[in-house]
Amino acid sequence: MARLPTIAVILLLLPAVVILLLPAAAAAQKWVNISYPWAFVEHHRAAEMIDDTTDSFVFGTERGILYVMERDRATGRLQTKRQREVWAPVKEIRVAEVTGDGRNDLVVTTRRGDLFVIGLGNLEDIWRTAEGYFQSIESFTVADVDGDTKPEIVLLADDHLVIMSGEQVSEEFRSTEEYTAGQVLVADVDNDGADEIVLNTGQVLDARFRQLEWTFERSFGDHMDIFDIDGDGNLEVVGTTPAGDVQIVAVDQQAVKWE
Ligand SMILES: [Ca+2]
Ligand SMILES: [Ca+2]
Ligand SMILES: [Ca+2]
Ligand SMILES: [Ca+2]
Repeated sequence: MARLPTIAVILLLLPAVVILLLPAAAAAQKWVNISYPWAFVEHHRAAEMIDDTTDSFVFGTERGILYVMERDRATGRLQTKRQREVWAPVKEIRVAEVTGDGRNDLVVTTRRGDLFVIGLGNLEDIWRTAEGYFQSIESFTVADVDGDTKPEIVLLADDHLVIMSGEQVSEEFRSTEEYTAGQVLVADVDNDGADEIVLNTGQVLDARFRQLEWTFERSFGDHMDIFDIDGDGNLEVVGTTPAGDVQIVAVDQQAVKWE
């Protein structure tokens, strides 16, 4: 018989207990124990280290919030330094110099097709595309594709290759061809002194004139990297085959080097 009043008391007290726990939960969000944020950042498209010398990184959430986290070297704990809303789920983040002032900026895309260039210091907009400018942005990279020493943002957006000025909202190029690639990189992959735009679906375009230079017989991989894997001075495109095997493509030889 004594049990019922006990349950009643617990039920009555429950809201008070929840209220008491709320501040603790909020505080816990500010202090996240991750000893090695680099591992976390490495595997998230919506996370990037801010630079190599300080223990800080930025990440975006499905709820549309950007967080700049910094690691206290004494305690090893991560603390939220700054945060802001981007009002849609964050898709991809890149820390790169895009505005031409020599200082790193934050480039952010959302699942709603928004493109933001944000100041790292205050997390305020430097510029952003108007709502609905793009329906979707699959991925992007940052590179000087026209050789004027100023960076551009190279996007796979609305199934086209689009090049935006890094300095302001200004579209410099949109392909007439449709591309369904999920990843774009810019590098001199055939070692002729001029950069190429490489799509993971296998297309290699001249970066400056955007003509198709070569199409690989299949995909470079769902995820690809470009680096000189064998140290011969030429870059290779490194990815995975649909079967999951590592595949190394030498674009200068237009051949698979290793798979
Ligand atoms: Ca900048
Ligand atoms: Ca440029
Ligand atoms: Ca080249
Ligand atoms: Ca090589």
